[in-house]
Amino acid sequence: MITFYHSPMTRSSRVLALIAAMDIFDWVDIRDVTVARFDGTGRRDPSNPHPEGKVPLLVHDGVAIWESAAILLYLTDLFPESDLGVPPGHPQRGRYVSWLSWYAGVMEPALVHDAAGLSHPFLTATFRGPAEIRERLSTALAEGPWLVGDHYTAADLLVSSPYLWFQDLDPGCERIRDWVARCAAHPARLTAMELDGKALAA
Ligand SMILES: N[C@@H](CCC(=O)N[C@@H](CS)C(=O)NCC(=O)O)C(=O)O
Repeated sequence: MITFYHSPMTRSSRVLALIAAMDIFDWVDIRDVTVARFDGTGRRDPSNPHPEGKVPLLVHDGVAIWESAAILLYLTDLFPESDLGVPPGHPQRGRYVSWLSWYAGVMEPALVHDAAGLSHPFLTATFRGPAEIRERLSTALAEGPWLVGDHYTAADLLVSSPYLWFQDLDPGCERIRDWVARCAAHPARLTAMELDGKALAA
């Protein structure tokens, strides 16, 4: 039994998009919960078992999996036939888990620091900044249209997400802009947005 705690139009929408891309709706019980949002709306939902009251959260047979990158990795490992991940033993596995971890440990912190106007040698030394992120992505995408191998994976879904969420976040070059456009056009993202739109309207 897999339960996914979700709140529309939040970071958990990325997990919803993965569930759509993998077409595993029959396997996952999706529970919409409220969260305290940055704009002051919403509130912590007592029915959400996330220890910090956040989304996304996955619970599989009683065991909680939290953090977007961990959840994407977990689901793509659990449903390898969906081909949205890279299984252990595959030559590209290391690249796949590295992009997911790089997103969580480097890219998102660096972008949040930048958006908050924070600058400090400790932060720069540890996470670098938007220019280095652009350079890293541009170099990776020079090798092919997707971050890992020859097709869209959960790594593309996660790493492209800030550019899809913050429309004014500049990808910096055509190569990244084109990749973001390819990720934006993925049918699963459009499905997730439609589901989220309906949930918010209800
Ligand atoms: N690093 C976490 C961040 C999760 C997160 O901050 N989610 C926000 C929604 S976008 C949330 O649940 N906020 C509610 C709160 O801070 O109480 C992840 O990617 O899973």
